[in-house]
Amino acid sequence: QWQGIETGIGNTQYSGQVTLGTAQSGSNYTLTDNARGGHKTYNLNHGTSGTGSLFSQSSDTWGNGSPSNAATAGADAHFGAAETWDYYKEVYGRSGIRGDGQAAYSRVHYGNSYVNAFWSDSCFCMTYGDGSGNNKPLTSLDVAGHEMTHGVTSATAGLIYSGESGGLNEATSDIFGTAVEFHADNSTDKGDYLVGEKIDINGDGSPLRYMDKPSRDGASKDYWYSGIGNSDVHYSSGPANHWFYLLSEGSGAKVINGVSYNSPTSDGLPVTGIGREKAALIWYKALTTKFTSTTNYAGARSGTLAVAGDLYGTDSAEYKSVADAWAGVNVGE
Ligand code: ASN
Ligand code: ZN
Repeated sequence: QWQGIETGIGNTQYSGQVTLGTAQSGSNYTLTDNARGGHKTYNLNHGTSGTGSLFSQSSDTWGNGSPSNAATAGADAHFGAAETWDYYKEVYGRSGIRGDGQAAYSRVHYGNSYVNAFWSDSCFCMTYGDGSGNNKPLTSLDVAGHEMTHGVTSATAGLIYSGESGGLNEATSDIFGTAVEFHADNSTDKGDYLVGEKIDINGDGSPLRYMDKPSRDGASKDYWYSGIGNSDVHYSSGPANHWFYLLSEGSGAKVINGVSYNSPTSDGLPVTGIGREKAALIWYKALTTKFTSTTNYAGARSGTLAVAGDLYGTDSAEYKSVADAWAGVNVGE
């Protein structure tokens, strides 16, 4: 039921003070974003099934920046859903995860000390744990973009979540999670090529993953090799994440928004970056028009080259950089 579009204020844990799409219901406000398909955010209050309760309160100011306030995670999740919606809508003209104008919904405070977040196609919903003692709630912007992108992948290429296609599925989520974070242009959570740097999942301040040199996490692969499909999908994603970094920013050392990167290539040859927007557009078009459920690394190479040829021509600098970046992660002809 349509309840109008209100603009609330969120005091988030990770993104500072933000505006939130809310709706009025009687004398209360709810986390219902009618400007973005009616996306709702629910409080599971430590449950693990159903929707718990829709965030509802008499004030339209949500959370206080601290995880001890239950609405803080609600504000972060609601903001992450809005920024993910806006990214796909503004950059690709895609309305919602399935492109049908329909919102998903978010659930926060899942279970107890749950150190993960996940997308589910069956509920068409997004769920966040609170983290445990030595890490934090999972509700950061790049995690929101990562997880909801699993829904986009599922609705498009349908990359099977194992083997090389599984690594490409995971990389797609890291690529667009990163792109969402940059596109949000939030002064508290600036864009970076790190995944999950805000949630301190390792308890030592390090991010979950690095795109410039994926092996910095101690497990991800920098370069493709025969048999990489036997690795966990969060590690076989490495070469595609690395390809995206190389194509966006080029090889070698660079500082972006105060973060230092140093991206090597497997062949020792340089790659010239074409910028993040073009790199993401090439991946998006490949995902939505070239990839299938069984696309592997060789198929990702040919699909992205085909897209770059269509967009920029096969004699273009962009086409050459796409090829060079694949060569740089050991994916050849
Ligand atoms: N957070 C994890 C991910 O999106 C959940 C999972 O294991 N699929 O990769
Ligand atoms: Zn994932």
